[in-house]
Amino acid sequence: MAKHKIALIGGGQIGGNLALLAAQKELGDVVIFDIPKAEGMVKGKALDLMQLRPHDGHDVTITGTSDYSDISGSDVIIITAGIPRKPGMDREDLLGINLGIMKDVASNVKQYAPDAFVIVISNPLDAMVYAFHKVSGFAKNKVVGMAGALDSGRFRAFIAMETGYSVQDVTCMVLGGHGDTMVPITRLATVGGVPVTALISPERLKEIEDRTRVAGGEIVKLFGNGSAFYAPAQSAIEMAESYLRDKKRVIPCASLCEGEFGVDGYFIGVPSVIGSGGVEKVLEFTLTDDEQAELNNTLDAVKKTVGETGL
Ligand code: A3D
Repeated sequence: MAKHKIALIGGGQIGGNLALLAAQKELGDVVIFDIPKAEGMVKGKALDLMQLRPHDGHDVTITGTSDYSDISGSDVIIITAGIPRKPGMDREDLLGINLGIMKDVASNVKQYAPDAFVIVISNPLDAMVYAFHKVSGFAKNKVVGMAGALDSGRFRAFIAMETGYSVQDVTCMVLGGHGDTMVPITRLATVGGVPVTALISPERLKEIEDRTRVAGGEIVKLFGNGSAFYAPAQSAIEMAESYLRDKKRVIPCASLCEGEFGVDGYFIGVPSVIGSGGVEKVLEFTLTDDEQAELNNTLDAVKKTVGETGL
């Protein structure tokens, strides 16, 4: 079978870790694209990763480039191009700069990799994935935003830390936009099938939900410059792997809703089936009145940011 090809648009903190994880999982050959100013940096990262291969024996090729034609024929594109947050900034503060970058990226991806499955990570996520979709004209199943996977992973991590039980057995989902209005569905969170509500007091659960909502900001404050990159990279790689290996994993992702959960025409975090058809399906279920009210609230926040793109 021919090797898959994965192109990373943006080779910074997340991009470098995406390259490492994609190579270690042997998902395919990896091309790291960045702007000419950063060409040496991505070529250097690629060469370093080529020299890591002998240690765990993954037979894939990693290259760095600032020439868009090198992404031709990519099966998966993962976009982190843009600037990350600094302390005191919220994700929306990035809109002006990152929107211009996303428009440029979308037209080049359309030209050079029109058949790729595209995972957007750049912030503000819900607006950036919307912008990519609008500018590229890609089919809705071929464009998705990575956020819910990370936000749910953070919720899982905090529940595992609280209970001391294996993170492997914690399942939960966070829906909605990738901002402070995101909606952890605590009612459905379990540890090995046991509802978390039977294991953790309501007061502590509320604190864990609140920490999940601002988990990205907690890391931004600690770094002082830049935002999280290990867990965001791993979350996107899970999505890419599910597509390339047709695993049909059910992952909360920013998918284009057309009526699901009462959302129409916006990308928002919903449980999505990812297989060889891309986003094959959104799995809808009945929310409680409170959960639906929270989802409506997060939708308002997404609509506001998307409105600011003027697209
Ligand atoms: P960083 O390390 O700065 O990497 C961004 C890279 O994009 C840099 O190497 C830039 O040179 C490059 N770049 C800038 N303009 C262009 C362009 N026009 N074309 C191609 N590449 C370009 O940032 P990072 O990797 O830490 O974060 C990347 C993005 O992901 C930021 O917008 C973050 O806010 C966002 N992010 C999202 C999440 C989500 O969960 C959605 C989590 C963490 C970070």
